[in-house]
Amino acid sequence: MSDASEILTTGNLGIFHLKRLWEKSQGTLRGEAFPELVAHEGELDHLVLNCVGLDIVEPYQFLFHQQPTFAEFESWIVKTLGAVPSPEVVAKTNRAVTRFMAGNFRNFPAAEKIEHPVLTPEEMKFWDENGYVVLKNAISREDAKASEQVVWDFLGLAPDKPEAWYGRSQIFWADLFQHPVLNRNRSSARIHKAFAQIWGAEDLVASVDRVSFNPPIKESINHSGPSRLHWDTSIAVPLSFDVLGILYLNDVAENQGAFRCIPGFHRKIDSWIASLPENVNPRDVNLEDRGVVSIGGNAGDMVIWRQELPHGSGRNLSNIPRLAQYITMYPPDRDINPVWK
Ligand SMILES: O=C(O)CCC(=O)C(=O)O
Repeated sequence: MSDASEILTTGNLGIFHLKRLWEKSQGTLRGEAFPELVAHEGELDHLVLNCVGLDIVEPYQFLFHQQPTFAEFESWIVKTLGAVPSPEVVAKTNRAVTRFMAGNFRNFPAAEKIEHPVLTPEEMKFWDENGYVVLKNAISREDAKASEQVVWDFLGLAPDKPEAWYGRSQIFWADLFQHPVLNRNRSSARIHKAFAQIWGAEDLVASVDRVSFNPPIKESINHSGPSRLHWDTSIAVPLSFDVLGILYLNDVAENQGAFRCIPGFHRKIDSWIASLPENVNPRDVNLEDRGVVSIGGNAGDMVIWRQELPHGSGRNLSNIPRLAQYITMYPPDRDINPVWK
């Protein structure tokens, strides 16, 4: 079988596309080529894993390093999640896959009426103008503190032992994806509502992403991760509507490596790109003088931003690390830019 119906082949968990995903990984190790069965199949891989509650890093590490059988892969999923995916999760995932296969991608933001909004009309106006918004108390301070502790524990570090902050093999990011406290943040109703308002749609999938630890700069070594202003998305014009989010797990002052972006850039990115000489790659242009802002916040606040905004982490000039979790939510039928640039 090598047509799109392969995507519908299931194993014990009854989840579409998982078998195909496993097959692709093991075939790739044998040097086989796998042409896409549906357009943007890489996005479908991502979507299925997120729907189930997984990131993409850990499953691929397992698939490529352990070379499991499909049954072993499914068992690993159950073990990693701590439970068999519920019938609701299976149904939601399979619905999303079916829709993706049909190629019915929509333009967003849509115009569904969102009941019980959490962003005020003023905040939505700010969002429209600036392309970012701070969702205050996205999670409670207690939940943020508990999440912060989870990250400290995972890293084996402590707030009162700064000398140990710099011995990590991984700078800035921390590959911590699965934890009940972090999962609870991903299923926060308040966060879901904010994303629903922004997308104009209720049916969203939560990303499963990592966390970060941005320590104060020491001896001019930059541990501040992706601090150069950049885009995570294709900047082929016209850009698709998409959003990202960062949840602060501790109080973050503006000089404490806070998230930075250029407000309003979503309204001019097309004309800005068009104004560049043909031989200039927009990603190579230094945008530091374009009105960058550093966005501080309290533990539990979340910054949500449009992907068109050049953004990056700040260099931490304070003496307290910044700890954060990345969460975004997206409709399974969001439009995908067909060209990567
Ligand atoms: O952590 C931050 O403040 C920014 C992260 C970032 O630039 C990214 O995820 O692309």
